Amino acid sequence: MHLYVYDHCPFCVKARMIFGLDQQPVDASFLLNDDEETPNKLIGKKMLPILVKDDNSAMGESLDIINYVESLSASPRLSRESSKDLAQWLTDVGTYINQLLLPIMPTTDFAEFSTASARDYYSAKKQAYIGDFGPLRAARASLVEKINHDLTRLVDIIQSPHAVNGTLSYDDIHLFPLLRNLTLVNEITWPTPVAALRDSLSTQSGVPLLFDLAH
Ligand SMILES: N[C@@H](CCC(=O)N[C@@H](CS)C(=O)NCC(=O)O)C(=O)O
Repeated sequence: MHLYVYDHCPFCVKARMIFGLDQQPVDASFLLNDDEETPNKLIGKKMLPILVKDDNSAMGESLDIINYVESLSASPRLSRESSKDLAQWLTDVGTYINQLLLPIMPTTDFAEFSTASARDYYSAKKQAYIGDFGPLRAARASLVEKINHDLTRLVDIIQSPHAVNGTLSYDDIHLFPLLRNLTLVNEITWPTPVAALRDSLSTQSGVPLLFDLAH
C-alpha cells in the first residue's frame, strides 16, 4: 500500500497514525503542495491523504483510510468511546488555532514546501479563506497565550499518559495531530501530562514530532 501525504496536514497525520498503531506496513510519500495532477488522477480532487491499496484502487478521506486499515487488523486498536469534554475542547481550540498554525507552515522546512511555487500555492490558497498571514503573524503572541491556557485545561481531560480516554480511541486520532503541529511553536508551554500523552502517541504511532523544525 502507498500513502500520499503532506507532513503539515493534520488529516494526513491521522492516516499515518493508524499504520503505526496497527503495525501495518505502508510506503509513504510527501507530494509537493502544488501538485494537483497526482491527487486529481487518483481520486478526482486535490486533497490528501490518499491511500493506494494493494489492488491499486485509491481511497481518500482520513477516517475512511483509518477504518479500512482497522478492518484489515485481527485486533483493531481504536475504541469508539469518546469524550464530550475533549470534543468541546477541540471545538474551542478550533475557533482560533489555524490563525496561529497556518501562517507558520509555508516558512517551515516541510517536504511539500521544498519549492517556491509550492509555498506560494499554499499561501495564496490559505490566505484566501483565513485572511492575510501578516496580521495573523503579528497576533502570534496573543494566540500562543490562548493555546497555552487551553493546554492547561486539557490536563483535566487526559485519563492516561498513553491514551486520552485511558484506552486508545478515535479521540487520540483527533487530538494528536494538533499536539504534533504545536511542537512547531517554540513558545508553547507544555503541561507535563499533555507532553507525556504527546510523546506516547508519537512513539505508539511512529509519527515523529516536529521540534526539529520549530521556529
Ligand atoms: N475530510 C478530509 C480533509 C483532508 C484535507 O482537508 N486535506 C487538506 C490538507 S490538510 C488538503 O489536501 N487540502 C487541499 C490543498 O491543500 O490544496 C480528510 O479527512 O481526509
